[in-house]
Amino acid sequence: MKESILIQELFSSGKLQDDLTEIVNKITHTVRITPDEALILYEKADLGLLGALANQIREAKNGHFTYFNRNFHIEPTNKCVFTCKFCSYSRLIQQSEDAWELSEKEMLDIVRKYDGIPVTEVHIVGGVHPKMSIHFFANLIRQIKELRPEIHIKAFTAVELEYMFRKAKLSYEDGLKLLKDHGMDSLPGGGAEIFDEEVRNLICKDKATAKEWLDIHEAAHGLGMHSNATMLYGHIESYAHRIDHMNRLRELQDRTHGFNTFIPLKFRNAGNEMSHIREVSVTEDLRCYAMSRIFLDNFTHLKAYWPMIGKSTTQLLLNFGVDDIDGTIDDSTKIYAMAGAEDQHPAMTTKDLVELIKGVGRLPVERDTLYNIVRDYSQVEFDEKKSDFHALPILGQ
Ligand code: V47
Ligand code: SF4
Repeated sequence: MKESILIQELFSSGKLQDDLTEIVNKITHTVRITPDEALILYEKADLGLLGALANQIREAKNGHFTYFNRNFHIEPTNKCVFTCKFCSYSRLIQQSEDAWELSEKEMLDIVRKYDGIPVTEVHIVGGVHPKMSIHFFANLIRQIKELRPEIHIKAFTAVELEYMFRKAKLSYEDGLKLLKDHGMDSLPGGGAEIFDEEVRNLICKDKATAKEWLDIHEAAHGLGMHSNATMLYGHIESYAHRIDHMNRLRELQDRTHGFNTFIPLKFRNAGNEMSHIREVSVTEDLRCYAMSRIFLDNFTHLKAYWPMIGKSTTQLLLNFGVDDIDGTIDDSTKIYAMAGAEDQHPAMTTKDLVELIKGVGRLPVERDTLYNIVRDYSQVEFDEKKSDFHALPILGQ
């Protein structure tokens, strides 16, 4: 890997602390660092060094490409049997205020709204509702595929899956196979939170354990399905807990190579039982993403989920290891933007995403869920009159 000027200067000036020199050397020579070394780096390296290392890895793996996809979300319900303390979204099953529960027809109507719109993925995730069984969801998925045979269905966190398999008395393999046979293509990364058992017990004690989360993803990979992985950071966990979390993912990825991308999720403190915890600074966000990029050497992609972390931080993160900024609900969501309700319905058009990426000198590329390139936007510009992109003129022609 080509060393950045900053790293070359650090080496030649002798300013790098002794215990960091060997670790930095390993990273720049693409030698895997151990969890202990990662912790030393995390605790001692400054933001500039972490950023330079992460950016080198990002560019070695993905060049200047920055990926996004066109997707839409279906959230079947926000009623949930679990009581995660950080969750601002769920409502107890009995509670009616602010709670929703979509019928099969309502969910299929959401899919129909996208008729003729070139979305490539539907992301289905929600609370864990005892009435919504594996058979209900299998049926739903089958009908979505009938309406949109080409769409990729990324559905259900391992937490939702563990609950529905347990209720149906199905093994992970059998449950996943049933959903796969009905058209489910991959798993999103939610529900991972922090794997450390002590922390997990304090923030989300009643849902799938770390082992269950990892076993379900391993079983999915075994059936040829890909998945994502997340980490909820910036609450009561320490750097050591983050490294431990990523180490468990790195070990699983070594065995299966089934993860598409890693998504650190910044803990937001509004409207939940952990509101007394202050959110971490943007500097800590940059350090966390950079460390993820450095440690997870067997993950090709690192995603910043912009509705959660914000657009400006997302732009900064494109220099701290991130090569993917998730999706857009695309132009169909203009209606929300026009109503001035972007906070409640976060949406960016393709044009917004392309501008966000080009704004920091990276190359926007639309991908599908499995990172096949759908369209390269690096050589196009937006034509306001036609409301569409057109190819940039090639100089000299
Ligand atoms: O598991 C819940 C997190 C996750 C809060 O796979 C919170 O492509 C911050 O996993 N502050 C669900 N985070 C979302 C998720 C996801 C999102 C986008 C893309 C993908 C993907 C996956 O949201 C939960 C939890 O970790 N979460 N509450 C909160 N207060
Ligand atoms: Fe919220 Fe998901 Fe926990 Fe339910 S399982 S409380 S929806 S984070």
